[in-house]
Amino acid sequence: MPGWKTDLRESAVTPESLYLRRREFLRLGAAGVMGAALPRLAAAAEDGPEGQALPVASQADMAGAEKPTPWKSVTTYNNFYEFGTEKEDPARYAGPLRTRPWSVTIEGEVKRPQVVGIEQLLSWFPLQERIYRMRCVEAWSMVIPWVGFPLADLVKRMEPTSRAKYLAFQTLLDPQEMPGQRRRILEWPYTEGLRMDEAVHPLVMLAVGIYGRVLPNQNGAPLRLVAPWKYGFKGAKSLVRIRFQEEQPRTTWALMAPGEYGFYANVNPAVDHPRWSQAKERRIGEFFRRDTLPFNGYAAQVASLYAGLDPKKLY
Ligand SMILES: Nc1nc2c(c(=O)[nH]1)N[C@H]1C(S)=C(S)[C@@H](COP(=O)(O)O)O[C@H]1N2
Ligand SMILES: [Mo]
Repeated sequence: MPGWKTDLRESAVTPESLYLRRREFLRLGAAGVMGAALPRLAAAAEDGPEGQALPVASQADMAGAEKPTPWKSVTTYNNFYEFGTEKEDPARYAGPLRTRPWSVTIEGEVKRPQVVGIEQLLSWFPLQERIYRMRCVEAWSMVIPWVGFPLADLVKRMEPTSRAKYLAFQTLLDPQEMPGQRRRILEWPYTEGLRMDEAVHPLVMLAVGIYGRVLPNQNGAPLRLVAPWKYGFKGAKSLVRIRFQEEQPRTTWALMAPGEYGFYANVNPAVDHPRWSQAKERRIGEFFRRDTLPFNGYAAQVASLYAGLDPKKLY
């Protein structure tokens, strides 16, 4: 993606020097204001973060100082059915996906509907690095240092109308680019949704990178959703459309198996998946399973969003 460096510089998101200063910070192993996160990140990234470096304006460790999952695992153990159903398939087959030019259609109940190019979108918001615990419905988990910006910032900028109750997120539909779409494994394009209050929660990000680098294709380049208290399938990848709407969106996995993938798919150890327990999880790279935490450890921040909802529906 030769475009990245110049585009980011042109739009002056954050000077490249900030990223370089951070590298210097890492090299020196200083652990001042930013706590212990950075040296840990450096260690986990040793097996090779690749790709264009991103300018990161601020950093936060939201994973309680847990060790980030190595770059290698984050980029080779993926779910992205547009490139196959095996965990290794996305790393093998997503490489050729063209992520430039790329535009995102923002439509529906907003005062400023528009089609925005990815570079322009990036020029609107400074990039943040946030380390989050992530958990798949299949009971494996990772700790990932994401780079992106809060979805809330985009929502605010688009000026939702009073009828905007939900957001629907859509992945690219292009069977040429995404060979998995040549078969009806799922209803394409992949669609996910959030209620408005979930969408504007400060933990929700639109991610464009991991480990300080441009998002690898298999992780959802150039833009994907990240909601760390929800099961991984909520995190739709390679987004081309965000629709503000009054009705609850019909989502891909819920259409496929309504009994298994609810709209309010919050990580909940007390509510089993119909085919397996959700009480424990395997952290990728670890041998013994860990206890799964309610809301994936983010209950203090998000539990209030679901007050009054039947917890059995929060699967
Ligand atoms: N477009 C699209 N987005 C997707 C998926 C997919 O198959 N297609 N899989 C989801 C699932 S089930 C998970 S667990 C996460 C995995 O993200 P990762 O591979 O970056 O860890 O992506 C989610 N987003
Ligand atoms: Mo998943």
